[in-house]
Amino acid sequence: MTELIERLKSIVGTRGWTADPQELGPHLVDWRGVYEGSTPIMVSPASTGEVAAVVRACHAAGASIVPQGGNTGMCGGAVPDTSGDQVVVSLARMNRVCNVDADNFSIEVEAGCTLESVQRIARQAHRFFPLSLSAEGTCQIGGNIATNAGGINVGRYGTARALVMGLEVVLADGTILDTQRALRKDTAGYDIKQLFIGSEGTLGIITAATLRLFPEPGPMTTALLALETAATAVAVLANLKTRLHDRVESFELFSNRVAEIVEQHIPDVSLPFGERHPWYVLMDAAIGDDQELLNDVLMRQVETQQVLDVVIAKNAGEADRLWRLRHSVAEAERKEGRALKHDVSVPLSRMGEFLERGDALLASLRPDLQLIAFGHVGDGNLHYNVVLPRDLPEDEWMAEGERITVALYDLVNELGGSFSAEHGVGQAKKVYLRRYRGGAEFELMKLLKKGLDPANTLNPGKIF
Ligand code: FAD
Ligand code: 2HG
Ligand code: ZN
Repeated sequence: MTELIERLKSIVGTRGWTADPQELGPHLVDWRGVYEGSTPIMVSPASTGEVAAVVRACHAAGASIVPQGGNTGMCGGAVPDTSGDQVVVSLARMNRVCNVDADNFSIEVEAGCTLESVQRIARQAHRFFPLSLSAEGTCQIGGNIATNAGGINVGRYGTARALVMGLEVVLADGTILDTQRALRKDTAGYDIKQLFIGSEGTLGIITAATLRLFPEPGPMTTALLALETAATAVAVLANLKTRLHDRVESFELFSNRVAEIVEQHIPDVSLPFGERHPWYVLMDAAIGDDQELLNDVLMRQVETQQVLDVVIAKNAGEADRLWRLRHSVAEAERKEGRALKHDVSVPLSRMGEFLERGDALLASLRPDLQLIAFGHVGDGNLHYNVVLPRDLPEDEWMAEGERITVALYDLVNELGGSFSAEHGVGQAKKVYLRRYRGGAEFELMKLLKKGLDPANTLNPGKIF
């Protein structure tokens, strides 16, 4: 190991590594504070050549590598294990924008660019990069692609996968794979880049990406709707999509309990309604100056009592305040304390059934559970998080957590859904991958891992 460490230091130079415990601290524990590991060294290469040299050195020494982006992942995928032998490779210094091709509606960036910076550079070229999520100031585009991130604009633009045109990836033996083609159509053989999207650093290190851009959607109208039941949200969305000619950009559901937690833990956020309601939807519509149309559709829904109340933001400041509430949910929930995270999806047509049966299931499992439900209901994806009584002893907490999670995932599976809609598998959900994606699908995943990383040095212990 000592020899490898000296070799790594010489590859990345003095500014490209740290072994200082204080500097390493935040890189060794995940955002939720659930997984903590250790490492002899974290290297931060400044170029693809340096990443390849680092990987070659580790490969030759048989040492494992943990790629790390912004370390905002929810499943412990970006932190090393406790062996003290895994080398952390941070992409943070690879944050250059290589090319913005406004005519081709594409942008080429290094993997360590934050998501927010990619959005900003696109805006400066009068283009729009639609991937958006609450951690966008910190997470990196490489991490977004490695987790196939979703966020708040998926219904209209798709997940990270739909936005990738090309990738540059360093493979397990240090080979540089270049699929950086800015093409919308390309049927030349297998689409190899797809393998690395959502592979959570287990098949290669993404060093650069070519991404799709869109025309700017124009002025946005933000509205907060109050609803009696969560299931109503699906019907309201279908109506809005039809009446607004598919110009609904985002459609986020959260319960009154979620709003209470945010109001309790985050300063200066509150609901704008005079009275409380069971559920809320925060939405953006790209309707330009046609605001009357939205008013009309929403008022009709209030008249028919599908929607209980509506607040439409009068200006950008009001819209920002409403979105601050939604974007603070994960942070507020973290402050509230430990929760069972269930990032699930079902077909939209079965969302109502899921909500009804999910609630009944939780009540039958334990009457003292607290549900924290919110998320991207328009994509069929909810964060159906559950809080157990705080005074449970640790072993009971773990056993009950497992019982509740499995019962819930069984329901999701029965409805044709997924136990991991947008956060990936990492360390947290490995057992469920085997359970719900067993058989040919799981065997093929293992075959791909074996083929691309036969020595199992790329992020071992994650996904499998
Ligand atoms: P990291 O956490 O650093 O890494 C995640 C995984 O990708 C790890 O397995 C790591 O090894 C691998 N990886 C990272 N970079 C690379 C690379 N360059 N090459 C190969 N592998 C790599 N996710 C959503 O999908 N939708 C949301 O709405 C959403 N909201 C969030 C809100 C908050 C407040 C937080 C904290 C997280 C949220 N997430 C969300 C989860 C997380 O932000 C995303 O998964 C994000 O895409 C992770 O990016 P990152 O750079 O932080 O990756
Ligand atoms: C979000 O949508 C994120 O805010 C986080 O995906 C979800 O904290 C969560 O459970
Ligand atoms: Zn989410």
